[in-house]
Amino acid sequence: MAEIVSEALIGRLADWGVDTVFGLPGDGINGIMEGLRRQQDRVRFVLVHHEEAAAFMATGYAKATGKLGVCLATSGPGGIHLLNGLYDAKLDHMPVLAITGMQETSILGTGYQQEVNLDKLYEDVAEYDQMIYNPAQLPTVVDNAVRTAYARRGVVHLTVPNDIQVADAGADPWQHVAPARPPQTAPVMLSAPGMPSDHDLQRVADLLADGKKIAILAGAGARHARAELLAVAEALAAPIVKTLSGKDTVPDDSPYTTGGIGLLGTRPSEDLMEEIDTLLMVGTNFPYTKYLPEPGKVRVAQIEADPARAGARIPTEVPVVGDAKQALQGLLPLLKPRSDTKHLEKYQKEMGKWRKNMTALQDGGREPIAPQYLVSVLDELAADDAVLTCDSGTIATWAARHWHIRGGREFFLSGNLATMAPGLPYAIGIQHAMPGRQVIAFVGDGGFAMLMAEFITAIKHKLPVKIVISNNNALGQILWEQMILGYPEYGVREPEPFANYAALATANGALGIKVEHPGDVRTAVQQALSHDGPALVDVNVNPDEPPMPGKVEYAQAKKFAEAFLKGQPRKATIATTLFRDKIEQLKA
Ligand SMILES: Cc1ncc(C[n+]2csc(CCOP(=O)(O)OP(=O)(O)O)c2C)c(N)n1
Ligand SMILES: [Mg+2]
Repeated sequence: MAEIVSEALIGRLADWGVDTVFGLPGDGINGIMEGLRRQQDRVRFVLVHHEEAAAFMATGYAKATGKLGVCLATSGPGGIHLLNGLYDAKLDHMPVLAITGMQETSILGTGYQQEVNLDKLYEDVAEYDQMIYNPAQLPTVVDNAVRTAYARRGVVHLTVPNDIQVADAGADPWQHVAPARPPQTAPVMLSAPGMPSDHDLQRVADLLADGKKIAILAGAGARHARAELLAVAEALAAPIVKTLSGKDTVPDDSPYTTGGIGLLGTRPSEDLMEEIDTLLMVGTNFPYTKYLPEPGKVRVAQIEADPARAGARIPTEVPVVGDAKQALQGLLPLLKPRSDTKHLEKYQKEMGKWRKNMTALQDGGREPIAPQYLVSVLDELAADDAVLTCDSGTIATWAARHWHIRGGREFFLSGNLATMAPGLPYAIGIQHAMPGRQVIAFVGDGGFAMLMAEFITAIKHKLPVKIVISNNNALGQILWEQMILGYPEYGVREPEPFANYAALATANGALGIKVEHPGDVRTAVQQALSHDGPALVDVNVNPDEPPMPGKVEYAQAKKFAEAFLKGQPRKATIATTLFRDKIEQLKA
Protein backbone atom coordinates (compact mmCIF):
# COMPACT_ATOMS: atom_id res chain seq x y z
CA MET A 1 0.00 0.00 0.00
CA ALA A 2 1.51 3.32 -1.02
CA GLU A 3 1.86 5.85 1.76
CA ILE A 4 -0.82 8.54 1.67
CA VAL A 5 -0.46 12.14 2.82
CA SER A 6 -2.55 11.57 5.98
CA GLU A 7 -0.33 8.68 7.00
CA ALA A 8 2.75 10.83 6.54
CA LEU A 9 1.08 13.66 8.48
CA ILE A 10 0.30 11.47 11.51
CA GLY A 11 3.69 9.76 11.24
CA ARG A 12 5.46 13.08 11.37
CA LEU A 13 3.46 14.08 14.44
CA ALA A 14 4.51 10.81 16.07
CA ASP A 15 8.13 11.73 15.26
CA TRP A 16 7.50 14.91 17.28
CA GLY A 17 6.35 12.82 20.23
CA VAL A 18 2.58 13.19 19.70
CA ASP A 19 0.87 10.14 21.18
CA THR A 20 -2.79 11.21 21.37
CA VAL A 21 -5.25 12.95 19.03
CA PHE A 22 -8.68 13.99 20.39
CA GLY A 23 -11.38 14.34 17.76
CA LEU A 24 -14.54 13.40 15.96
CA PRO A 25 -14.70 12.09 12.36
CA GLY A 26 -16.65 13.50 9.45
CA ASP A 27 -16.72 13.37 5.67
CA GLY A 28 -14.16 16.14 5.60
CA ILE A 29 -11.49 14.04 7.32
CA ASN A 30 -12.06 10.44 6.27
CA GLY A 31 -8.60 10.41 4.72
CA ILE A 32 -7.01 11.65 7.96
CA MET A 33 -8.88 8.95 9.87
CA GLU A 34 -7.30 6.43 7.51
CA GLY A 35 -3.92 7.96 8.33
CA LEU A 36 -4.67 7.51 12.04
CA ARG A 37 -5.82 3.93 11.41
CA ARG A 38 -2.56 3.12 9.70
CA GLN A 39 -0.54 4.77 12.47
CA GLN A 40 -2.56 3.41 15.39
CA ASP A 41 0.46 1.72 16.94
CA ARG A 42 2.13 5.10 17.35
CA VAL A 43 -0.74 7.53 17.91
CA ARG A 44 -3.98 6.84 19.76
CA PHE A 45 -7.20 8.41 18.55
CA VAL A 46 -9.65 9.42 21.28
CA LEU A 47 -13.21 9.62 19.98
CA VAL A 48 -15.18 12.38 21.73
CA HIS A 49 -18.77 13.60 21.56
CA HIS A 50 -18.22 17.29 20.79
CA GLU A 51 -15.31 18.94 19.01
CA GLU A 52 -15.22 21.80 21.55
CA ALA A 53 -14.42 19.16 24.14
CA ALA A 54 -11.68 17.71 21.91
CA ALA A 55 -10.01 21.13 21.86
CA PHE A 56 -10.35 21.40 25.66
CA MET A 57 -8.90 17.89 26.05
CA ALA A 58 -5.92 18.87 23.90
CA THR A 59 -5.51 22.05 25.96
CA GLY A 60 -5.77 20.18 29.27
CA TYR A 61 -3.27 17.63 27.98
CA ALA A 62 -0.87 20.45 27.06
CA LYS A 63 -1.36 22.23 30.40
CA ALA A 64 -0.59 19.12 32.40
CA THR A 65 2.23 17.66 30.30
CA GLY A 66 3.84 20.69 28.67
CA LYS A 67 3.59 18.74 25.42
CA LEU A 68 1.74 19.62 22.23
CA GLY A 69 -2.00 18.89 22.46
CA VAL A 70 -3.64 17.78 19.22
CA CYS A 71 -7.30 17.89 18.20
CA LEU A 72 -9.01 16.94 14.96
CA ALA A 73 -12.30 18.03 13.41
CA THR A 74 -14.05 17.73 10.11
CA SER A 75 -14.49 20.61 7.64
CA GLY A 76 -17.17 23.25 8.28
CA PRO A 77 -19.13 22.62 11.50
CA GLY A 78 -16.48 20.45 13.15
CA GLY A 79 -13.84 23.10 12.70
CA ILE A 80 -16.21 25.76 14.00
CA HIS A 81 -16.92 23.69 17.12
CA LEU A 82 -13.21 23.52 18.02
CA LEU A 83 -12.87 27.26 18.35
CA ASN A 84 -13.79 27.90 22.00
CA GLY A 85 -11.31 25.29 23.20
CA LEU A 86 -8.66 26.71 20.88
CA TYR A 87 -9.14 30.22 22.24
CA ASP A 88 -8.71 28.77 25.71
CA ALA A 89 -5.32 27.42 24.58
CA LYS A 90 -4.42 30.71 22.91
CA LEU A 91 -5.26 32.86 25.92
CA ASP A 92 -3.47 30.55 28.38
CA HIS A 93 -0.47 30.16 26.03
CA MET A 94 -0.68 26.41 25.45
CA PRO A 95 0.86 24.64 22.44
CA VAL A 96 -2.09 23.07 20.61
CA LEU A 97 -2.40 21.86 17.03
CA ALA A 98 -5.81 21.78 15.36
CA ILE A 99 -6.16 19.63 12.26
CA THR A 100 -9.25 20.18 10.15
CA GLY A 101 -10.61 18.90 6.87
CA MET A 102 -11.34 20.99 3.81
CA GLN A 103 -13.29 20.41 0.57
CA GLU A 104 -11.23 18.89 -2.22
CA THR A 105 -9.13 21.38 -4.16
CA SER A 106 -11.04 21.02 -7.44
CA ILE A 107 -14.23 22.48 -5.95
CA LEU A 108 -12.82 25.06 -3.57
CA GLY A 109 -14.53 28.39 -4.19
CA THR A 110 -17.62 26.86 -5.75
CA GLY A 111 -19.78 27.04 -2.63
CA TYR A 112 -19.83 23.30 -2.15
CA GLN A 113 -21.53 21.85 0.93
CA GLN A 114 -19.76 22.69 4.22
CA GLU A 115 -17.36 25.00 2.46
CA VAL A 116 -16.19 27.17 5.32
CA ASN A 117 -12.86 28.92 4.93
CA LEU A 118 -11.41 27.51 8.11
CA ASP A 119 -7.98 28.95 7.34
CA LYS A 120 -9.56 32.41 7.29
CA LEU A 121 -11.74 31.68 10.30
CA TYR A 122 -8.68 30.60 12.31
CA GLU A 123 -6.57 33.61 11.34
CA ASP A 124 -7.10 35.26 14.70
CA VAL A 125 -6.68 32.21 16.89
CA ALA A 126 -3.70 30.57 15.20
CA GLU A 127 -0.02 31.54 15.23
CA TYR A 128 0.51 29.36 12.17
CA ASP A 129 -2.42 28.65 9.89
CA GLN A 130 -1.84 26.68 6.74
CA MET A 131 -3.86 24.91 4.07
CA ILE A 132 -1.99 22.00 2.46
CA TYR A 133 -2.34 22.16 -1.32
CA ASN A 134 0.40 19.82 -2.39
CA PRO A 135 1.82 16.63 -0.83
CA ALA A 136 5.30 18.08 -1.34
CA GLN A 137 4.60 20.61 1.45
CA LEU A 138 4.78 17.72 3.89
CA PRO A 139 6.41 17.09 6.25
CA THR A 140 7.87 20.59 6.50
CA VAL A 141 4.55 22.31 7.23
CA VAL A 142 4.05 19.86 10.10
CA ASP A 143 7.52 20.71 11.42
CA ASN A 144 6.81 24.42 11.10
CA ALA A 145 3.44 24.10 12.80
CA VAL A 146 4.76 22.12 15.77
CA ARG A 147 7.82 24.31 16.18
CA THR A 148 5.65 27.44 16.09
CA ALA A 149 3.21 26.04 18.65
CA TYR A 150 6.04 25.42 21.09
CA ALA A 151 8.02 28.56 20.31
CA ARG A 152 5.10 30.98 20.42
CA ARG A 153 3.19 28.94 22.99
CA GLY A 154 -0.05 29.03 21.08
CA VAL A 155 -2.44 27.45 18.64
CA VAL A 156 -1.47 26.27 15.18
CA HIS A 157 -3.78 25.01 12.46
CA LEU A 158 -3.38 22.74 9.47
CA THR A 159 -6.31 22.22 7.14
CA VAL A 160 -6.10 19.47 4.56
CA PRO A 161 -8.40 19.15 1.51
CA ASN A 162 -10.01 15.73 1.05
CA ASP A 163 -8.15 14.91 -2.17
CA ILE A 164 -4.78 15.85 -0.68
CA GLN A 165 -5.48 13.72 2.41
CA VAL A 166 -5.52 10.56 0.31
CA ALA A 167 -2.98 11.59 -2.32
CA ASP A 168 0.23 9.63 -2.69
CA ALA A 169 2.60 11.06 -0.04
CA GLY A 170 5.40 11.21 -2.63
CA ALA A 171 3.36 13.01 -5.29
CA ASP A 172 4.62 16.32 -6.58
CA PRO A 173 2.09 17.07 -9.33
CA TRP A 174 3.14 20.47 -10.63
CA GLN A 175 6.08 21.96 -12.42
CA HIS A 176 8.55 23.78 -10.12
CA VAL A 177 9.03 27.38 -11.14
CA ALA A 178 10.62 28.90 -8.00
CA PRO A 179 14.36 28.78 -7.41
CA ALA A 180 13.72 26.47 -4.46
CA ARG A 181 13.64 22.78 -3.72
CA PRO A 182 10.52 21.20 -2.27
CA PRO A 183 11.04 21.82 1.46
CA GLN A 184 12.91 19.34 3.60
CA THR A 185 13.32 19.76 7.35
CA ALA A 186 13.85 17.71 10.50
CA PRO A 187 11.48 17.33 13.47
CA VAL A 188 13.66 19.24 15.89
CA MET A 189 13.34 22.34 17.99
CA LEU A 190 15.23 24.01 20.80
CA SER A 191 13.71 26.37 23.34
CA ALA A 192 15.08 29.89 23.58
CA PRO A 193 17.71 30.27 26.31
CA GLY A 194 15.99 30.82 29.66
CA MET A 195 18.69 32.53 31.73
CA PRO A 196 18.56 36.33 31.68
CA SER A 197 21.80 38.25 31.49
CA ASP A 198 23.83 38.88 34.68
CA HIS A 199 23.30 42.58 34.16
CA ASP A 200 19.50 42.25 34.13
CA LEU A 201 19.49 39.99 37.17
CA GLN A 202 21.69 42.42 39.08
CA ARG A 203 19.22 45.21 38.32
CA VAL A 204 16.41 43.08 39.78
CA ALA A 205 18.53 42.36 42.87
CA ASP A 206 19.35 46.06 43.32
CA LEU A 207 15.72 47.08 43.04
CA LEU A 208 14.72 44.43 45.57
CA ALA A 209 17.54 45.47 47.93
CA ASP A 210 16.00 48.96 48.14
CA GLY A 211 12.54 47.62 48.96
CA LYS A 212 11.18 47.77 52.49
CA LYS A 213 7.90 45.99 51.95
CA ILE A 214 8.03 43.51 49.10
CA ALA A 215 5.55 41.06 47.59
CA ILE A 216 6.10 38.41 44.95
CA LEU A 217 3.26 37.77 42.50
CA ALA A 218 3.56 34.30 40.99
CA GLY A 219 1.60 33.01 38.00
CA ALA A 220 1.28 29.92 35.83
CA GLY A 221 4.67 30.64 34.23
CA ALA A 222 6.30 29.84 37.57
CA ARG A 223 4.58 26.48 38.11
CA HIS A 224 7.87 24.64 37.64
CA ALA A 225 9.79 26.96 39.99
CA ARG A 226 8.34 26.11 43.41
CA ALA A 227 11.64 25.60 45.25
CA GLU A 228 13.11 28.77 43.74
CA LEU A 229 10.05 30.89 44.58
CA LEU A 230 10.13 29.72 48.19
CA ALA A 231 13.87 30.33 48.45
CA VAL A 232 13.53 33.87 47.07
CA ALA A 233 10.57 34.55 49.41
CA GLU A 234 12.68 33.38 52.34
CA ALA A 235 15.66 35.51 51.34
CA LEU A 236 13.47 38.60 50.88
CA ALA A 237 11.21 37.82 53.84
CA ALA A 238 8.39 38.61 51.44
CA PRO A 239 5.03 36.87 50.94
CA ILE A 240 4.07 35.22 47.66
CA VAL A 241 0.67 36.12 46.17
CA LYS A 242 -0.68 33.59 43.67
CA THR A 243 -2.82 34.18 40.60
CA LEU A 244 -5.52 31.54 40.17
CA SER A 245 -3.66 29.89 37.28
CA GLY A 246 -0.59 29.95 39.50
CA LYS A 247 -2.39 28.35 42.45
CA ASP A 248 -0.13 25.31 42.43
CA THR A 249 3.13 27.31 42.31
CA VAL A 250 3.55 26.98 46.07
CA PRO A 251 1.56 25.01 48.67
CA ASP A 252 -1.38 26.80 50.27
CA ASP A 253 -0.16 26.06 53.79
CA SER A 254 3.27 27.58 53.14
CA PRO A 255 4.16 30.35 55.61
CA TYR A 256 5.37 32.26 52.55
CA THR A 257 2.04 32.69 50.79
CA THR A 258 -1.00 34.88 51.26
CA GLY A 259 -2.89 32.75 48.73
CA GLY A 260 -4.88 34.05 45.78
CA ILE A 261 -5.59 37.55 44.51
CA GLY A 262 -8.56 39.15 42.79
CA LEU A 263 -12.27 38.67 43.33
CA LEU A 264 -11.76 35.12 44.54
CA GLY A 265 -8.53 35.82 46.37
CA THR A 266 -7.79 36.44 50.03
CA ARG A 267 -8.02 39.57 52.11
CA PRO A 268 -4.36 39.42 53.17
CA SER A 269 -3.30 39.42 49.49
CA GLU A 270 -5.38 42.53 48.90
CA ASP A 271 -4.02 44.29 51.99
CA LEU A 272 -0.49 43.33 50.97
CA MET A 273 -0.86 44.77 47.48
CA GLU A 274 -2.08 48.01 49.03
CA GLU A 275 0.83 48.24 51.46
CA ILE A 276 3.94 47.23 49.51
CA ASP A 277 6.58 49.51 48.00
CA THR A 278 8.14 46.84 45.77
CA LEU A 279 6.65 44.10 43.60
CA LEU A 280 8.41 41.18 41.92
CA MET A 281 6.19 39.56 39.28
CA VAL A 282 7.19 36.07 38.16
CA GLY A 283 5.57 34.19 35.27
CA THR A 284 2.36 36.14 35.25
CA ASN A 285 0.38 38.43 33.00
CA PHE A 286 -2.33 38.90 35.64
CA PRO A 287 -5.11 40.82 33.86
CA TYR A 288 -7.13 42.19 36.81
CA THR A 289 -5.03 45.33 37.19
CA LYS A 290 -7.40 46.80 39.80
CA TYR A 291 -5.88 44.30 42.21
CA LEU A 292 -2.31 45.34 41.46
CA PRO A 293 -0.74 48.21 43.41
CA GLU A 294 -1.48 51.67 42.12
CA PRO A 295 0.98 52.60 39.37
CA GLY A 296 3.55 55.05 40.72
CA LYS A 297 3.23 53.76 44.28
CA VAL A 298 5.53 50.78 43.82
CA ARG A 299 8.73 49.84 42.07
CA VAL A 300 8.24 46.79 39.91
CA ALA A 301 10.53 44.08 38.55
CA GLN A 302 9.18 41.31 36.38
CA ILE A 303 10.48 37.97 35.16
CA GLU A 304 8.54 36.97 32.04
CA ALA A 305 9.17 34.46 29.27
CA ASP A 306 7.70 36.59 26.46
CA PRO A 307 9.30 40.01 25.83
CA ALA A 308 5.96 41.28 24.52
CA ARG A 309 4.38 40.63 27.90
CA ALA A 310 7.19 41.90 30.14
CA GLY A 311 5.89 45.13 31.67
CA ALA A 312 2.51 44.85 29.99
CA ARG A 313 0.30 45.34 33.07
CA ILE A 314 1.92 48.00 35.24
CA PRO A 315 4.79 50.47 34.72
CA THR A 316 7.79 48.19 35.24
CA GLU A 317 11.25 49.46 36.07
CA VAL A 318 13.10 46.22 35.43
CA PRO A 319 11.39 43.86 32.99
CA VAL A 320 13.55 40.77 32.58
CA VAL A 321 13.03 38.18 29.89
CA GLY A 322 13.65 34.57 30.79
CA ASP A 323 12.39 31.33 32.24
CA ALA A 324 11.04 31.73 35.79
CA LYS A 325 13.01 28.84 37.27
CA GLN A 326 16.33 29.70 35.70
CA ALA A 327 15.97 33.42 36.37
CA LEU A 328 15.16 32.86 40.05
CA GLN A 329 18.10 30.48 40.32
CA GLY A 330 20.33 33.19 38.87
CA LEU A 331 18.81 35.83 41.14
CA LEU A 332 19.13 33.94 44.43
CA PRO A 333 22.90 34.34 44.98
CA LEU A 334 22.51 38.09 44.32
CA LEU A 335 20.01 38.61 47.15
CA LYS A 336 21.10 39.68 50.63
CA PRO A 337 19.06 37.62 53.10
CA ARG A 338 17.02 39.81 55.44
CA SER A 339 16.96 39.43 59.16
CA ASP A 340 13.99 41.78 59.64
CA THR A 341 10.95 39.58 59.12
CA LYS A 342 8.28 41.91 60.56
CA HIS A 343 6.60 42.50 57.21
CA LEU A 344 6.35 38.80 56.49
CA GLU A 345 5.18 38.00 60.01
CA LYS A 346 2.40 40.56 59.79
CA TYR A 347 0.96 38.72 56.80
CA GLN A 348 1.52 35.33 58.37
CA LYS A 349 -0.68 36.51 61.22
CA GLU A 350 -3.30 37.88 58.82
CA MET A 351 -3.28 34.55 56.98
CA GLY A 352 -3.83 32.74 60.27
CA LYS A 353 -7.05 34.74 60.68
CA TRP A 354 -8.08 34.28 57.05
CA ARG A 355 -7.60 30.52 57.24
CA LYS A 356 -9.75 30.37 60.38
CA ASN A 357 -12.45 32.41 58.65
CA MET A 358 -12.44 30.05 55.69
CA THR A 359 -12.54 26.95 57.90
CA ALA A 360 -15.53 28.43 59.70
CA LEU A 361 -17.46 28.46 56.42
CA GLN A 362 -16.79 24.77 55.81
CA ASP A 363 -19.73 24.02 58.03
CA GLY A 364 -21.02 20.48 57.63
CA GLY A 365 -24.05 21.19 59.78
CA ARG A 366 -25.79 23.43 57.26
CA GLU A 367 -28.82 22.43 55.27
CA PRO A 368 -28.86 23.06 52.31
CA ILE A 369 -25.26 21.97 51.91
CA ALA A 370 -22.63 24.73 51.98
CA PRO A 371 -20.51 24.43 48.81
CA GLN A 372 -17.46 25.32 50.92
CA TYR A 373 -18.11 22.21 53.01
CA LEU A 374 -18.27 20.05 49.88
CA VAL A 375 -14.84 21.28 48.73
CA SER A 376 -13.37 20.88 52.20
CA VAL A 377 -14.39 17.21 52.25
CA LEU A 378 -12.94 16.70 48.77
CA ASP A 379 -9.78 18.52 49.87
CA GLU A 380 -9.40 16.30 52.90
CA LEU A 381 -10.03 13.00 51.13
CA ALA A 382 -8.24 13.53 47.80
CA ALA A 383 -4.70 12.27 47.24
CA ASP A 384 -1.66 14.45 47.89
CA ASP A 385 -0.85 14.33 44.20
CA ALA A 386 -4.40 14.71 42.89
CA VAL A 387 -5.06 16.88 39.85
CA LEU A 388 -8.08 19.16 40.22
CA THR A 389 -9.70 20.76 37.20
CA CYS A 390 -12.31 23.45 37.62
CA ASP A 391 -14.68 25.68 35.68
CA SER A 392 -15.61 29.34 35.69
CA GLY A 393 -18.32 30.07 38.21
CA THR A 394 -18.68 30.24 41.98
CA ILE A 395 -16.95 26.84 41.94
CA ALA A 396 -13.72 28.64 41.06
CA THR A 397 -14.03 30.73 44.24
CA TRP A 398 -14.76 27.67 46.37
CA ALA A 399 -11.83 25.78 44.83
CA ALA A 400 -9.50 28.78 45.10
CA ARG A 401 -10.21 29.10 48.81
CA HIS A 402 -11.02 25.62 50.06
CA TRP A 403 -8.97 23.28 47.82
CA HIS A 404 -5.47 23.30 49.19
CA ILE A 405 -2.36 22.69 47.19
CA ARG A 406 -0.12 20.32 49.07
CA GLY A 407 2.47 17.80 47.92
CA GLY A 408 2.26 17.22 44.19
CA ARG A 409 -1.28 18.48 43.70
CA GLU A 410 -2.00 20.39 40.53
CA PHE A 411 -4.81 22.74 39.57
CA PHE A 412 -6.11 23.71 36.12
CA LEU A 413 -8.90 25.91 34.82
CA SER A 414 -9.50 28.28 31.95
CA GLY A 415 -7.45 31.19 33.27
CA ASN A 416 -7.75 33.97 30.75
CA LEU A 417 -10.67 32.94 28.55
CA ALA A 418 -12.54 31.98 31.73
CA THR A 419 -14.89 29.86 29.72
CA MET A 420 -17.42 27.50 31.20
CA ALA A 421 -17.18 23.74 30.60
CA PRO A 422 -13.49 22.80 30.23
CA GLY A 423 -13.32 21.10 33.65
CA LEU A 424 -14.68 17.75 32.49
CA PRO A 425 -12.80 17.55 29.16
CA TYR A 426 -9.57 18.76 30.81
CA ALA A 427 -9.92 15.87 33.28
CA ILE A 428 -10.33 13.41 30.42
CA GLY A 429 -7.35 14.79 28.50
CA ILE A 430 -5.19 14.76 31.62
CA GLN A 431 -6.27 11.28 32.69
CA HIS A 432 -5.27 9.99 29.24
CA ALA A 433 -1.83 11.53 29.74
CA MET A 434 -1.51 10.42 33.38
CA PRO A 435 -3.34 7.13 33.80
CA GLY A 436 -2.07 6.56 37.34
CA ARG A 437 -3.06 9.94 38.81
CA GLN A 438 -6.24 10.78 40.67
CA VAL A 439 -7.91 13.32 38.37
CA ILE A 440 -10.94 15.19 39.72
CA ALA A 441 -13.16 17.74 37.99
CA PHE A 442 -14.90 20.10 40.41
CA VAL A 443 -17.54 21.80 38.29
CA GLY A 444 -20.87 23.63 38.43
CA ASP A 445 -24.18 22.34 37.12
CA GLY A 446 -24.10 24.97 34.36
CA GLY A 447 -20.64 24.12 33.08
CA PHE A 448 -21.15 20.37 33.42
CA ALA A 449 -24.43 20.44 31.48
CA MET A 450 -22.75 22.19 28.55
CA LEU A 451 -20.50 19.24 27.69
CA MET A 452 -21.92 16.46 29.83
CA ALA A 453 -21.89 13.97 26.98
CA GLU A 454 -18.15 13.79 27.58
CA PHE A 455 -18.81 11.91 30.80
CA ILE A 456 -20.00 9.14 28.46
CA THR A 457 -16.64 9.52 26.69
CA ALA A 458 -14.91 8.88 30.03
CA ILE A 459 -17.06 5.81 30.61
CA LYS A 460 -16.42 4.40 27.13
CA HIS A 461 -12.69 4.93 27.47
CA LYS A 462 -12.73 3.41 30.98
CA LEU A 463 -11.09 6.51 32.42
CA PRO A 464 -11.31 6.64 36.22
CA VAL A 465 -12.00 10.40 36.34
CA LYS A 466 -13.97 11.70 39.30
CA ILE A 467 -16.55 14.42 38.72
CA VAL A 468 -17.88 16.43 41.65
CA ILE A 469 -20.73 18.76 40.76
CA SER A 470 -21.55 21.72 42.96
CA ASN A 471 -25.17 21.82 41.82
CA ASN A 472 -26.84 25.08 42.84
CA ASN A 473 -29.39 24.84 40.00
CA ALA A 474 -28.16 28.23 38.82
CA LEU A 475 -25.54 30.18 36.94
CA GLY A 476 -24.45 31.22 40.38
CA GLN A 477 -21.53 33.46 39.50
CA ILE A 478 -23.68 35.70 37.33
CA LEU A 479 -26.41 35.89 39.92
CA TRP A 480 -23.98 37.55 42.32
CA GLU A 481 -22.45 39.69 39.59
CA GLN A 482 -25.89 41.05 38.73
CA MET A 483 -26.49 41.98 42.36
CA ILE A 484 -23.06 43.62 42.70
CA LEU A 485 -24.07 45.73 39.69
CA GLY A 486 -26.97 46.94 41.79
CA TYR A 487 -29.79 45.08 40.05
CA PRO A 488 -31.93 42.15 41.13
CA GLU A 489 -30.91 38.85 39.53
CA TYR A 490 -32.64 37.91 36.29
CA GLY A 491 -32.55 34.79 34.12
CA VAL A 492 -29.86 33.01 36.08
CA ARG A 493 -31.72 30.33 38.00
CA GLU A 494 -32.97 27.05 36.55
CA PRO A 495 -36.56 26.13 37.33
CA GLU A 496 -36.89 23.54 40.12
CA PRO A 497 -36.37 20.65 40.63
CA PHE A 498 -32.57 20.38 40.56
CA ALA A 499 -31.36 18.24 37.65
CA ASN A 500 -30.10 14.75 38.49
CA TYR A 501 -26.71 14.28 36.82
CA ALA A 502 -25.91 11.22 38.93
CA ALA A 503 -28.62 9.38 36.99
CA LEU A 504 -26.68 10.00 33.76
CA ALA A 505 -23.74 8.17 35.33
CA THR A 506 -25.62 5.19 36.73
CA ALA A 507 -27.72 4.76 33.59
CA ASN A 508 -24.49 4.28 31.67
CA GLY A 509 -22.79 1.89 34.04
CA ALA A 510 -20.63 4.33 36.01
CA LEU A 511 -20.83 5.15 39.69
CA GLY A 512 -23.22 8.03 40.22
CA ILE A 513 -24.30 9.40 43.57
CA LYS A 514 -26.85 12.15 44.19
CA VAL A 515 -26.35 13.95 47.49
CA GLU A 516 -29.00 16.16 49.06
CA HIS A 517 -28.04 16.24 52.73
CA PRO A 518 -24.78 17.28 54.37
CA GLY A 519 -24.53 14.04 56.34
CA ASP A 520 -24.11 12.11 53.06
CA VAL A 521 -21.34 14.20 51.50
CA ARG A 522 -18.36 12.48 53.08
CA THR A 523 -19.40 8.90 52.27
CA ALA A 524 -20.28 9.85 48.69
CA VAL A 525 -16.96 11.57 48.01
CA GLN A 526 -15.07 8.75 49.70
CA GLN A 527 -16.90 6.14 47.60
CA ALA A 528 -16.25 8.04 44.38
CA LEU A 529 -12.55 8.55 45.07
CA SER A 530 -11.98 4.90 45.91
CA HIS A 531 -14.09 3.64 42.98
CA ASP A 532 -12.10 1.82 40.33
CA GLY A 533 -13.61 3.60 37.33
CA PRO A 534 -15.39 6.81 36.38
CA ALA A 535 -17.52 8.25 39.15
CA LEU A 536 -19.78 11.26 39.50
CA VAL A 537 -21.06 12.88 42.68
CA ASP A 538 -23.87 15.36 42.09
CA VAL A 539 -24.36 17.49 45.18
CA ASN A 540 -27.29 19.87 45.67
CA VAL A 541 -25.72 22.87 47.36
CA ASN A 542 -27.14 26.08 48.77
CA PRO A 543 -28.00 28.30 45.77
CA ASP A 544 -27.96 31.33 48.06
CA GLU A 545 -24.35 31.11 49.22
CA PRO A 546 -22.57 34.23 47.93
CA PRO A 547 -18.88 34.09 46.99
CA MET A 548 -17.91 37.21 48.89
CA PRO A 549 -14.77 39.14 47.86
CA GLY A 550 -11.88 38.93 50.34
CA LYS A 551 -12.44 42.55 51.24
CA VAL A 552 -15.91 43.99 50.74
CA GLU A 553 -15.72 47.59 49.61
CA TYR A 554 -18.36 50.11 50.59
CA ALA A 555 -19.39 50.58 46.95
CA GLN A 556 -19.94 46.83 46.52
CA ALA A 557 -22.01 46.58 49.69
CA LYS A 558 -24.08 49.57 48.56
CA LYS A 559 -24.83 47.95 45.18
CA PHE A 560 -25.78 44.75 46.93
CA ALA A 561 -28.22 46.69 49.12
CA GLU A 562 -29.63 48.48 46.05
CA ALA A 563 -30.38 45.14 44.42
CA PHE A 564 -32.23 44.13 47.58
CA LEU A 565 -34.27 47.33 47.49
CA LYS A 566 -35.10 46.91 43.81
CA GLY A 567 -36.72 43.53 44.45
CA GLN A 568 -34.00 40.86 44.57
CA PRO A 569 -35.78 37.49 44.81
CA ARG A 570 -34.95 35.17 47.72
CA LYS A 571 -33.74 38.12 49.82
CA ALA A 572 -34.50 36.33 53.05
CA THR A 573 -32.47 33.18 52.36
CA ILE A 574 -29.55 35.18 50.98
CA ALA A 575 -29.53 37.44 54.03
CA THR A 576 -29.78 34.43 56.34
CA THR A 577 -26.79 32.76 54.64
CA LEU A 578 -24.73 35.94 54.85
CA PHE A 579 -25.67 36.35 58.50
CA ARG A 580 -24.73 32.75 59.29
CA ASP A 581 -21.43 33.10 57.42
CA LYS A 582 -20.56 36.11 59.60
CA ILE A 583 -21.64 34.39 62.83
CA GLU A 584 -19.54 31.30 62.02
CA GLN A 585 -16.52 33.51 61.35
CA LEU A 586 -17.02 35.46 64.58
CA LYS A 587 -17.31 32.18 66.49
CA ALA A 588 -14.00 31.06 64.97
C1 LIG B 1 -19.12 29.77 27.60
C2 LIG B 1 -19.46 30.73 28.67
N1 LIG B 1 -20.72 31.23 28.75
C3 LIG B 1 -21.04 32.09 29.74
C4 LIG B 1 -20.10 32.49 30.65
C5 LIG B 1 -20.46 33.48 31.75
N2 LIG B 1 -20.45 32.75 33.03
C6 LIG B 1 -19.36 32.72 33.84
S1 LIG B 1 -19.60 31.80 35.19
C7 LIG B 1 -21.17 31.42 34.76
C8 LIG B 1 -22.04 30.56 35.63
C9 LIG B 1 -21.53 29.17 35.72
O1 LIG B 1 -22.54 28.37 36.28
P1 LIG B 1 -22.17 26.99 36.95
O2 LIG B 1 -21.29 26.20 36.08
O3 LIG B 1 -23.43 26.34 37.39
O4 LIG B 1 -21.32 27.44 38.22
P2 LIG B 1 -21.81 28.29 39.48
O5 LIG B 1 -21.41 29.71 39.23
O6 LIG B 1 -23.28 28.14 39.61
O7 LIG B 1 -21.06 27.71 40.64
C10 LIG B 1 -21.50 32.03 33.54
C11 LIG B 1 -22.82 31.92 32.89
C12 LIG B 1 -18.78 31.98 30.49
N3 LIG B 1 -17.79 32.33 31.31
N4 LIG B 1 -18.51 31.07 29.52
MG1 LIG C 1 -24.43 26.46 39.13
